[in-house]
Amino acid sequence: MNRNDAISIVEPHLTKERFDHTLRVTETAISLAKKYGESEEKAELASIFHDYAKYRPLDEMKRWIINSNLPKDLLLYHHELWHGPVGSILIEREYGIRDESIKNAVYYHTTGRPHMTKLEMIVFVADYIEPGRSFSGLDEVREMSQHDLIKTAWMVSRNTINFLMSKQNRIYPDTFHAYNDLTRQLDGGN
Ligand code: DGI
Ligand code: FE
Ligand code: FE
Repeated sequence: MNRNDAISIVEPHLTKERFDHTLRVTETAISLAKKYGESEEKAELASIFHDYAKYRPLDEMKRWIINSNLPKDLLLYHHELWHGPVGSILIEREYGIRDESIKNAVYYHTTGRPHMTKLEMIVFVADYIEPGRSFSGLDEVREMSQHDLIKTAWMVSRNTINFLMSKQNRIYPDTFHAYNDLTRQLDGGN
């Protein structure tokens, strides 16, 4: 699927703000793919679709989780966590995107997971650092994204967990597992 087809599919499913965010994530991910030697086409497609399911009705997302092989524990956590996993299913069923590497980059873009691929880290990071975002501590993360993808993904994971803990939110296990795995990699794999 080419860029224009993907964009025209996704646009009607998103608000104007979310669509503009998606375009900025896409440009950011393509530039990270260039820098870190990942396929620019995959980074582009995964980014265009990463928030595809963001505005699906909650009861529809719930049905997908119950009736597919997605982990049921998602239902015990905030519904913000559902659009990645559900999106990865919908893009295959509705548009025939079967490439597991792209589906996984969509699936894990919110939480991360252990042993993230380069493509998964690129979408995870691009979603966080795209130029429209203004989280505190973001300058440091953007600067690191020019040097070290793993360290950058680690910072995104750490900042997200800090933010969620400061709000007394529950944290999904994949979110913690991503942080632990990235920390282990920074420690030299031990
Ligand atoms: O869809 P976006 O807004 O572009 O960004 P996103 O998919 O990365 O994140 C959606 C929200 O999910 C964001 O506010 C952070 C939050 N989040 C990430 N990990 C967890 C989480 N929320 C909870 N409750 N638990 C998590 O583990
Ligand atoms: Fe998202
Ligand atoms: Fe996003």
